[in-house]
Amino acid sequence: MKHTLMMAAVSAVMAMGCGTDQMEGQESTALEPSTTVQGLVKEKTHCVVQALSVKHGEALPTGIAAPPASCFDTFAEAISHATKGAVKLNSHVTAQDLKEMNLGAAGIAAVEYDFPNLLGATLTLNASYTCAESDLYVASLPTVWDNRISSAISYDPSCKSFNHYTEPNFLGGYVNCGSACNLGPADNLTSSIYMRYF
Ligand SMILES: [Ca+2]
Repeated sequence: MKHTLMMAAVSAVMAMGCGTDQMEGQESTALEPSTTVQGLVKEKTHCVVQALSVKHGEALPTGIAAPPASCFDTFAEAISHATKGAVKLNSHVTAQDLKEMNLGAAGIAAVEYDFPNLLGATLTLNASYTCAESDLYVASLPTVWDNRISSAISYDPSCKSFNHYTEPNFLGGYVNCGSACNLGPADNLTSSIYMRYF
């Protein structure tokens, strides 16, 4: 929540065309979905987290602590980190471009976005397996990404389910995001994610 407020404040300052930070901390609900994150240099806004895996049919573990997130200034840096340098993106790449790049094969299961329509800050889900091999999960999102996801896209077509739960450890309500979605009723509520082969 703190992060979102900061972005609102910076956006407001940029819109005013002044460089002061007197808007810092002022609450705003006027964020447009298209609000750019470019120019936000105070906080690294593109994060990568490792999704864990569980064999098909095995029970999900409980009580898993939130994994650490590695965060970067740009999406390209995050993707480079997530793919161990195998995928280099230019700064104009879009979610659709990524869809055509077979990112799943490069170890990227999905990308979560702060805003609807695959816009804004990102959380990339790294995975060592595909859903065809093992189900994937993040049992508890890193604090900076808890209750923040507004849209998401899967890059692993072998995941038939892409469930976003409103509580950690796959509790509460959930939305199956399919191949891509806006979270809609679960907007800014996701606390755990489960990508399943079935
Ligand atoms: Ca959001």
